[in-house]
Amino acid sequence: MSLFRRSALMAGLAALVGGAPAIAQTQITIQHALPPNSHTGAGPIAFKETFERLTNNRYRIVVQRNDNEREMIESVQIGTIDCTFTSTGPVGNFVPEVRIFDVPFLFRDTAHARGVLDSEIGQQVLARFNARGLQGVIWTENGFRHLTNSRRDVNTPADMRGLKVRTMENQVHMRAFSVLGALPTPMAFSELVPALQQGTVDGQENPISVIVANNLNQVQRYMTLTNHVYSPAVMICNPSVVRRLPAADQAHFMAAARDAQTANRARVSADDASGVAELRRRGMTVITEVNTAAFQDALAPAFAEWERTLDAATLRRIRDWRPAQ
Ligand code: EAX
Repeated sequence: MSLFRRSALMAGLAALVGGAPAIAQTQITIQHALPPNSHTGAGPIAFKETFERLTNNRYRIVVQRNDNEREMIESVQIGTIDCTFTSTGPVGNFVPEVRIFDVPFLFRDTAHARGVLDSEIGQQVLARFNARGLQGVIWTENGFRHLTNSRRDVNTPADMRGLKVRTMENQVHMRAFSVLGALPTPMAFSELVPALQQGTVDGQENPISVIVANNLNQVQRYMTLTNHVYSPAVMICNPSVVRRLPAADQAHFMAAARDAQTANRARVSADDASGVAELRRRGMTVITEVNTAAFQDALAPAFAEWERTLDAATLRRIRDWRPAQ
């Protein structure tokens, strides 16, 4: 609140000195990973634009970058920052129910993933955040993830044997990579580029938008469009942030969150459409024809485990989901 007091004080001084109106602005700080000009930056930037406009600048949204998503969630929980837009990478360690959306090959395509997240199924999982001292505001996305590495073309699961692959700090993903025969090495995104440069890991997996925005082509030569898992993202706030807003501003808050979702998804779609050509232009070898069934078959033991350890009924509801006619 010291920042709040300072801006109110400065506005007061400005009023005394220059006659400007003393507007007491409340500051809301939002952190996200990746550069501002990325699908991840697009969400908070759209949120700021809409919320400040709808509230006539009674609030000031401060957007900051932090490539350690676990740290951002912890900061939101403690209240040292107000909100974060994060991939679900580390979120399951805080809200275990979220892990269900991290299962490989669960979503057929983007429309399926967005549809489920916007449905009652997605709302029910957002409602679980509160028990963990967090507020799940809205689902955004990171996109379908693909494998890159510095060693060889990966055409089949057998080609992954022994590859050291950085994963997010995500139990479901780590299990998938070890069942596929790779050596999963979890770490924060902020550690990824040095780990690739130093050869601590051979490969990593991320959506096209992340690979393009972070120039991972500079440290990775080979890419395979594995589409092995959809990577959701989510806007999370400290519960007090929304609770202390007057009802009208809460409605503006949600309208801004929906604009953030729209901006983020539009950017992912655009990056997916242009990204392969761009990464080839930057010198990557990109394998686009992938025998998806071979990867799914290789994951059979992990699928059997998740049927037991995750909520099997919800997994079935997700798989059975169809768009409304
Ligand atoms: O949220 O950690 C990751 O690989 C994430 O996909 C990335 O930071 C974007």
